[in-house]
Amino acid sequence: QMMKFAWDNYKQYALGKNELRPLTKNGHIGNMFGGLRGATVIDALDTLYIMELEEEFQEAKQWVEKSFDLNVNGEASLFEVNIRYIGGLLATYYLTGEEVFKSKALELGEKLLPAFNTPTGIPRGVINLGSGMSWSWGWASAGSSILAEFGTLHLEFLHLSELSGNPVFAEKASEPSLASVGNIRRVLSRVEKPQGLYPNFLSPVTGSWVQHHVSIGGLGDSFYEYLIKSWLMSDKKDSEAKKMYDDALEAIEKHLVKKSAGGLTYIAEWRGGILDHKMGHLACFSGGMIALGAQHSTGDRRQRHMELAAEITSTCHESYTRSDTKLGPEAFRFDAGSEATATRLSERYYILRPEVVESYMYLWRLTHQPKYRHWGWEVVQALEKHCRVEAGFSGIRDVYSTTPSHDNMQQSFFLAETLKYLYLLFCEDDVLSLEDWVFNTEAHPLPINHTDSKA
Ligand code: DMJ
Repeated sequence: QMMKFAWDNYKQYALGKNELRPLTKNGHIGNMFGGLRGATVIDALDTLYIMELEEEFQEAKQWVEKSFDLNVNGEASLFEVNIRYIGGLLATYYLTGEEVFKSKALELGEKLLPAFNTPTGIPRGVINLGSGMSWSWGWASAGSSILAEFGTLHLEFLHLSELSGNPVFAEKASEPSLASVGNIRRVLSRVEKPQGLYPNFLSPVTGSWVQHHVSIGGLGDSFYEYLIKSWLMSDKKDSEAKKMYDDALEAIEKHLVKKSAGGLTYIAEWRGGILDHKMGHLACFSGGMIALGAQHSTGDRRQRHMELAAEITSTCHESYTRSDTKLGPEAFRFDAGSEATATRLSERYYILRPEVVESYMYLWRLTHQPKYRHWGWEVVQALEKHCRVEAGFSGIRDVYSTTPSHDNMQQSFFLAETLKYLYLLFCEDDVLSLEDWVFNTEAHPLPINHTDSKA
């Protein structure tokens, strides 16, 4: 019902725009997708499909067939186009077998390749989908590329090569190519890592780190996620990815995992050796990731990682229960007497993000402890109470205030991720089984390569 409500309102007021503005009942285009439209359509497709919202799925499919235009000009985020559009199209193709989704994914994939034309092959963050010109984000230190952006292409690009028969996206050992995720992996595995950690900013010109800021939340997050999921998606053959994940997690455990005075486990950020005792909402995906990875460890390590995953997820739950709305802030801190609460006005908002329910879904599937479903239900109730408005769902500006101040934005990832993970939390485990699918970082399911030994 929540999905139907979110979709129906988007369709009524914003179809063809990127996102719905549910208070003003109009559409939002934004500047992340380079002239592409319909981000919510593409992000919603697979969720509508798995929820068996047949009619709504057909509406979305028709829009893709008739109105989804790839001949656009404008500044696009390579990362966002990849995770939302390519991920959404690939997942829908794999679920339905309908060619239109595959051909659009491949066509769009080709348009992203010029971003890799740099001295190291590390792509720049922004690309004009018409001209192919690319550049770095103005806010990124000294023209650098962002770890979570160029490190979050691997899953989709492997499928693009698989489906097109063109090795350029993935690269095969016999055909080394700079424009490939294989090359990104090579650069990253060779570069020296301070204390074994991966900083968030890398120069695409020199291949060296530009600034020593490390975070498992924003700017770093999905790079780690794609290492363990690359290994899983390859049917456990991509041992390089597994080793990089294991080594990175070991460094994170050693240098960033902390316990607060009140006994809450959290993952701090690191700035050139100095810890910032803050966790972003984005970092809350890590409970699910660590639990998923732990399934494939043995003995003490498995137990330690399952405990760590459960503790982090519990801390993220605390960030929700300690607010008046029972929704969590954008960032919470463990300093100056605060424990899992936002201390800055600018960090009190909640924009319908999925990471906390994402971890509940993984922890439920991997432990079947009922508390994860209870916690998920608390989120459903809070969303209904504080985020549902007349024409859709909206983010809120302050999770500590029950007087609503809505931000007038129904993010496309709310339909792609938050509602999908909540649904999966209450389904049988064989709906998109973790044995057969990995979720890209926008919750679009990609099949595990059970039979193919090429990956
Ligand atoms: C999503 O687009 C993806 O989950 C991404 O990895 C991080 N940010 C948003 C959701 O919060």
